Amino acid sequence: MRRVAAGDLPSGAAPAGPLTGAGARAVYRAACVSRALDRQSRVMQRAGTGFYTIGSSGHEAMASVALALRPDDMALLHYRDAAFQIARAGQVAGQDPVWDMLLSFAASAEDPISGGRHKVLGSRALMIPPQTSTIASHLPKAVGAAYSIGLARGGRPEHALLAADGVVMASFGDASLNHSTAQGALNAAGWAAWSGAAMPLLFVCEDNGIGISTRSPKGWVAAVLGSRPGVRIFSCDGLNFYDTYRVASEAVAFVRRARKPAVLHLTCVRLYGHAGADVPTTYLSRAEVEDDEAQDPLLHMVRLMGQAGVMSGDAALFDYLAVADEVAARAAEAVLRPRLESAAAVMSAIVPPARVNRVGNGPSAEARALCFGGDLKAMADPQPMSRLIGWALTDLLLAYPDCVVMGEDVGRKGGVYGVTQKLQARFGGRVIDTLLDEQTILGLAIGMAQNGFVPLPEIQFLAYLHNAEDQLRGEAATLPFFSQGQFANPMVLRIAGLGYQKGFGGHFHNDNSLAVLRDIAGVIVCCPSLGDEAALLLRECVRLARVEQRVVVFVEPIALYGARDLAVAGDGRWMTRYPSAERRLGFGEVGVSGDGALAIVTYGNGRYLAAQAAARLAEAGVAVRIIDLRWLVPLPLDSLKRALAGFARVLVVDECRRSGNVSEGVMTWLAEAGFDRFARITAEDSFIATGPAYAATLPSVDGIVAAVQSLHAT
Ligand SMILES: Cc1ncc(C[n+]2csc(CCOP(=O)(O)OP(=O)(O)O)c2C)c(N)n1
Ligand SMILES: [Mg+2]
Repeated sequence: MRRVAAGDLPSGAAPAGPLTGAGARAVYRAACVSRALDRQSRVMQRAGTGFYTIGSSGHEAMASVALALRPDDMALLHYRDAAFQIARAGQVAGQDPVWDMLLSFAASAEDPISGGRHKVLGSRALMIPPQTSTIASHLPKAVGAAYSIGLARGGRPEHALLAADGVVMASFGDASLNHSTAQGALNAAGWAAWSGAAMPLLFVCEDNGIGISTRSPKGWVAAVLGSRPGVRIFSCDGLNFYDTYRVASEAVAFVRRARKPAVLHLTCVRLYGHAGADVPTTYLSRAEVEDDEAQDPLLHMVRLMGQAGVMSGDAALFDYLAVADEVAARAAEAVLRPRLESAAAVMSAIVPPARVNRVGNGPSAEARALCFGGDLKAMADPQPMSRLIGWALTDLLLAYPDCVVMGEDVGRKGGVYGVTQKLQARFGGRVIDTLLDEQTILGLAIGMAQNGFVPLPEIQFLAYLHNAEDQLRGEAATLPFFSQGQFANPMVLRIAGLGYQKGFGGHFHNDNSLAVLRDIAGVIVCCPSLGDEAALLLRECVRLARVEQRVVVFVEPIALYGARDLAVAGDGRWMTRYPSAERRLGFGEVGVSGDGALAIVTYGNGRYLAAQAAARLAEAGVAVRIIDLRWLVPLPLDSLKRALAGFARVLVVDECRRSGNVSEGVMTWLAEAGFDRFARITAEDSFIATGPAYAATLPSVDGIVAAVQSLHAT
C-alpha cells in the first residue's frame, strides 16, 4: 500500500499482447481477491475459526492463464491457484468464489466443494475437480482426461463432461517437477503424442524457485522441461500478467489446435512462506525474502495497468482495499456457518451417489455372434477361468460402449496369461496397450473415468500395484470424498495375483498380500475362485462401477486361470460353462457349498484347496461346508453370518500372509460375533520362493485336513 501510494513500483517489460483492458481489470480483481483471502485465512487461523492455510500470493498471474482457457476446459490445479479459480468464476454466471472459499477456510459443511472436509480448491460448475495434498499425483489423471477427449471423438460416453475440442490443464510447482509422478506424467503425455494419440494437455509449471525450503537449482526447471520429447515448451514471466496471458493464449491455442501436449513454464515468486505457520526467514535470509516481496506481482500489475492506461495507481489501491474490506466482512459471517459434527456426516461422502444410465438394448444376437465368432461354439463346453473372464470382458465391452480396457500388453498380446486375447481385434482403440508405467495406467483410468468412460485397467501382477498404489488410495478413492460425489472416477481395476503358480515366478509373480487394499475407505475388493463365478462377479463389479460409481478391484488368482482338474488329473472339475446373461451374483453374496459339522471360510486359491481337502475329509467321514467370501473388502458379514448359522466350528483359510490380511478381519469378527471354536491357517509372513519350495510358505491341502480334524476333535 505504501509503495503504490508513493508510485514506487518495480520495473519490468511494458504491457504487450492481446490482453484487453477489461481482461486486465478482471485479472487484477481476481488477484486482489486471492490476496485478500490469503491474508484473511491467516486471521481466521489465528482466531481459531479457520484451519489449514496454504496461500496463493505471488502466483496471481494464474488468473491470466484462466482467461486464456475456456471455463469448460478441465483444470487440475496446484494448491496455489486460488487466483485461477476466482478468475474462472468470473467467466461463469452465478458464481460467488469469495463466499465459497471462505466457507472452505472455515471448514463449513456448506463449503460447496468438499463440504468442510478439506481446504481444497475445486468447483463442479467451474470444471475444477478438487486435488489432494500429494504433490504431482494429479498429473497422471490429467493425461487420462486429455486422452479421453480424443477417444470420445470415436464414441462419446453418455456421462462425458469434456468438449470435443476441450483442453485439460494441470498445474504444479517447480519442486514437484522432480517427483517421479510428474516425470512419469510428462513422459506419458509425450509418449502418447509421439505415438500419434491426441493429447490436448497443457501442463503449467509454476516456478517460484523453491519447494518449502529447498531451492530449485538455477536453470534446472527450464532445462528439464525443455528436454521432454513430444512436449512443446512455452515460457512466460509470471510477474507480468500481460506476458502470461499472451504466452498462455499461444500455448492453449497450440494444444487445442494440434491436440498435442505442451508445458507452460511460468516464473513467479512465493510470498508469505510455504503454508500455515511456516516462517521463511528460518531458512532464507531477510534480504532474499525482501527481494521476493519487492517483486510482488500485484505491484507489477499496478505498474502495467498504469502504463497501459487501464487503471491508475490510486484506483488500483482503492479496489485493493475495498476487496479486503469485503472479504473481512463476509468472513465474519462465514465462520458462523455450520460445520461437520459427526462421523456419519464426515463419511457420507465416501461412497458416491448412484447415477442413472441410458438403458440400451444391448448388442443384437447377430452382432454378438459376429464378435465372438468361433468362441460361441466353445461356450457350450466347460472352460478354465481365464477364458471365461476373457468372454465376460468381451460381453461387457459389447454391451457398454463406455467401457475401455487398458494396461501393459493387454492389446496385441492379449495379456501375459491370455485373458484379454482378441479384445483389441474386436474393439480396436477401446483396448489400449499402455506404456510400462503403473501410475500412468491408473492415471489414465482415473482421468478417463472423470470424463464418463468406465475403465477396466489391468495391473499385470499384484506386486506392481505398489508402484502406483497412491493413484488408487490417494486419488481414485478420495475424489468423491473431497467433492461430495460431484466428481467420481468409477472403474474396475483387474489385478492378476496371489500365489501357487507351480515353480514359476517367485515372489513378484506370486505376491500374496492384499493388506494394502484392505484399509482404503470406499474401495471394493472382489476375488473369484471358479470360472463361471468369475464371469458373474466381473459383471457385478462393472455394474457397481457403471451404476454406483464405485472403485472396484478385481483380484484374479493366476494359479486358477488355467486350472482344469480338482482331485485327479483329467477330472475336469475346476472348469465351468460360461454363464448366461440372465444369471447374477450380487455384491456381498458369499458362495456356499457342502454341509457338515464344520465350516471353512476362505477365498481364491483357498477355496480350491479347501475343495480338495473336503474330498479327502469326506472319505474319512467328516463333512464340511465351504464358504467362499468372494468379496474381501468390505467383508460380506451379513451374508457370512447367514452362511454360518448353526455352525459352531469355523476354520479360516487365508492364502495371504498372516499379518494384515483377510483372515485378521474374519477372525476378529468371529470373536466379536461370539464364536468360540475357530482357528486359522494362513501363509507365513514371508516372500514366496521360486522352484520346488513355491508353496512351502502357503496353506496346503494337508494343512487344511489336519486343521479340520483337530478343530473337529474339540
Ligand atoms: C508426495 C508429497 N511429498 C511431500 C509433500 C509435502 N510438500 C507439500 S508442498 C511441498 C513443496 C512443493 O514445492 P513446489 O512444487 O515448488 O510448489 P510450491 O509450494 O513452491 O508452490 C512439499 C514437499 C507432499 N505434499 N506430497
Ligand atoms: Mg516452488
